[in-house]
This record gives sequence, structure tokens and C-alpha cells, in this order.
Amino acid sequence: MSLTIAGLRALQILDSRGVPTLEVEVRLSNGVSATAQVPSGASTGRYEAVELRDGDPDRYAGKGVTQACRNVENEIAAAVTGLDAGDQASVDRRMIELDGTPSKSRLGANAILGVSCAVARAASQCKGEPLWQTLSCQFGTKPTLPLPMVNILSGGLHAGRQVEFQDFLAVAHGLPTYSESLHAIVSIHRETRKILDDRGFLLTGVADEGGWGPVLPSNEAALAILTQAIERAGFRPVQEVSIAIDAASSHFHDGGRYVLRSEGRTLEVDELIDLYATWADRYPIRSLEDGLDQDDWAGWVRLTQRLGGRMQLIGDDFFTTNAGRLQQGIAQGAANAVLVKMNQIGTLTETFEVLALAAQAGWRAVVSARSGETEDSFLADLACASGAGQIKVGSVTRSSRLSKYNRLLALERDSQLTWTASSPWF
Ligand code: 2PG
Ligand code: MG
Repeated sequence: MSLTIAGLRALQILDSRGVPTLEVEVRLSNGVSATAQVPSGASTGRYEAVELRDGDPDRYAGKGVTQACRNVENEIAAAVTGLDAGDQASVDRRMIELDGTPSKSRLGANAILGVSCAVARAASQCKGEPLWQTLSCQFGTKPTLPLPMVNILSGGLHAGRQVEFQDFLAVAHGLPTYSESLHAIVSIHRETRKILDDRGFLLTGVADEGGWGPVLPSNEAALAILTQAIERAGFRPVQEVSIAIDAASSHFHDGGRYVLRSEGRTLEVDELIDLYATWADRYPIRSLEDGLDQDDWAGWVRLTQRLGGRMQLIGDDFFTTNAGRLQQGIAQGAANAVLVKMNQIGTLTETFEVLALAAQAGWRAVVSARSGETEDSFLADLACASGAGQIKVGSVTRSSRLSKYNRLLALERDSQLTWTASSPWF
């Protein structure tokens, strides 16, 4: 079946933080049309593909995406009209060539990703199959229902830097189904709130990804509270529920050292590695993301030698969903898992390349949302299609997050996808 692209439209919409992003609509010659909305990060890595922003200080503090929208409707539309929406790789390749820069800075990775995702969705609609199935067929993957890694407490750039570590997450890997896992997480989220209230920790409101953003006395306090919440909710730490940390450490790395301002101390690389090891002894931590800075390759190798046998060590800002950087990490033994964010690289084809590379190396992968999200549930289908087995979407509040979790509930009911909570480390 030939699904010819007939035209594109783009609309400047707002994301979950009230920051502009794009919604792209693809129209096919058979009359079918489909849209996709583009996510956007705050704690971005240095090597991410470039989001094109207008830079006009009088409009949305310079964050407008009207030029990116024009690029979709003019240059990109001219280049992809007439292509087959059922051939994702060709559409993506055409856009990569058209942009011509390594970081997609000319047309904007946000513009290109919006088209890439809308094309995939249009193809799935034409075929009358769920999006995950279309993606899985296109990229030859073995789909599964993913295990959620869920934000409960936030710090760092997502919560006014009350503490430095960005995310303290719960992973309910010892439950029999996706819906039971989600139920456990919601109970833990609620217990966490009670503990914060009982101890009188000031809640600064809900953080960017829907989790709690309290004023805590230290980073370690978050781990103690989360462990207690897991127990109070009636779950066994390690056997049923473990903790994951996203340190996002590049954002408190300064002059080669790690500045824990909230605790009034600054750590050398190896002192921070020691701290992680101590925490792993005290708390049920089985996953650590961006434990070290995005440029500290030697430190990452030492971190992996020290803790890689005990937990998942994920590179997010470190790899930026970039096949070249991931290849280097695999070759050097720096990290043992990769966070996969489509907008860090800008097309679905390149996203699946990174997933395939990780799988070939026997590395784990976690399909992830951004802190700036929309009501689009695309990521839920992407996570299923990827077969990666893990998804990270934020907390269990706010519809920008729930659109993904709820879509997975529907897929659990309606699809034949299997649930693969593949502990020891998910
Ligand atoms: C991260 C993400 C999502 P951001 O660091 O993993 O939690 O944050 O989208 O701000 O980069
Ligand atoms: Mg991260």
C-alpha cells in the first residue's frame, strides 16, 4: 500500500510548562491525517540535537517556535511531499540530508521530530493498526509492555534546586502486571506525601514532572523518605520495589567537582562515586542515571567498574541518544545502559538505531519522556515497540504524564504484549 505524503501543517502549542512547542500534522493523499506533539527538556545535555527557538525576547521569553513551524510548512513539506509515509527510514533520511548539519540546527530537531512522529502515526492509521505495531514492523523489533520508572521526589533544575539530585524514582519490578506495578507506585507516591506532611517538610508545590518538590535537609533525606514510603505502602524494598536516581550531575558539576550547595560541600569525582556506593549499601538503589558529568569519560569508567555489577548505570546527558557516543561508551565500558529520548537526536530512525545498538551490546535501554511534555501519548507506543522493557515518563500526576501511563493501561488490556519486568535490575 502506498501512503503518499500530500502536505504538512505545524502549529505552535504549549507544553506542560507553558513553553511553546510544535504540533505537526501530516496529510496523506488518501485523505488520512495525523498529528504529533514534540517534547522538550530543561536539563539538556551539551550534545543534544538543537531545538530551534525564535529568540524574540518579547514573545514567550525567546522560546517561540514559529520559525520551526515555518520550516515544517515550507522546506520540509516541499522535500517530503510525494514520499511514502510507510517508509519511515526514507522520510527521516530525506529530512536529515535536507537539514545538512550534524545537530539539526538549521531546520531544528523539534521541527524534524514532529514530522517524523506524525508520519509514523499517519502510517499506523492507514494500516488500521496500533502505533506500536507499525513502529515495531518498520524497525524489526520484538515489542513488550514496559516497566515504569516513576518520579516521586524531585530536586535539581526541575524543583528549584532545593536539593541537587534531580530525580528520586520508584520502580515496582516485583509485581505481576503493569497495572499492579502502577498501583504500587501510586500508593508509594501517596505515602511519600504523608511522610513529608508528618515531618513538616515544606512542599514547594509539584515539580516539573508532577512529583513532590519539598525543601529537604539533604539529598540523602530523599532516599530515606522514599525507602520508608515503599515500606509503609506495604511493599518489600529490593524484592518488589527498588529506587532509581537520576542525578543529572552535569548540572551541579563545576570546575571538575560536584557542588552540593544545599549540603554546603563540594565533592571530587571519586568522593561522589564513594557516596553512591555508600547509598547503595543503605538504600535499595538499583539504577543510577547521569551519576557523573557528560564529559567525564574516565570517571564513568571508574564508576562502572565500581558499581556496574550492582546496578543499572544509565547515560542520559552522557550519551544524548547519539549512536556515536553510545558506541564509545560500549567500547570503553563507561555505563551499562542508555536513556533514549527521541528529541535528543531528532528522528525515529536514529532513535531505533540507538536502541538496536544497545540491544546488540547486551545493554539495557530506558525510553524516556522530557520534563516538558504534552498530552501526546506517542512515547507509550514507542516504549512498547522498542522492546526496551523500561519507560520513564515522570510522576503519576498531571495529564502530560498520565496520557502515557493510561495509554499503557489500554494496551495492557487490548494488546497481546507481554510484561517483562526483568529484574535483577529491571
Ligand atoms: C532527564 C529528563 C527527564 P529533562 O533528565 O532524564 O526526567 O529531564 O527533560 O529536563 O532533560
Ligand atoms: Mg536524566
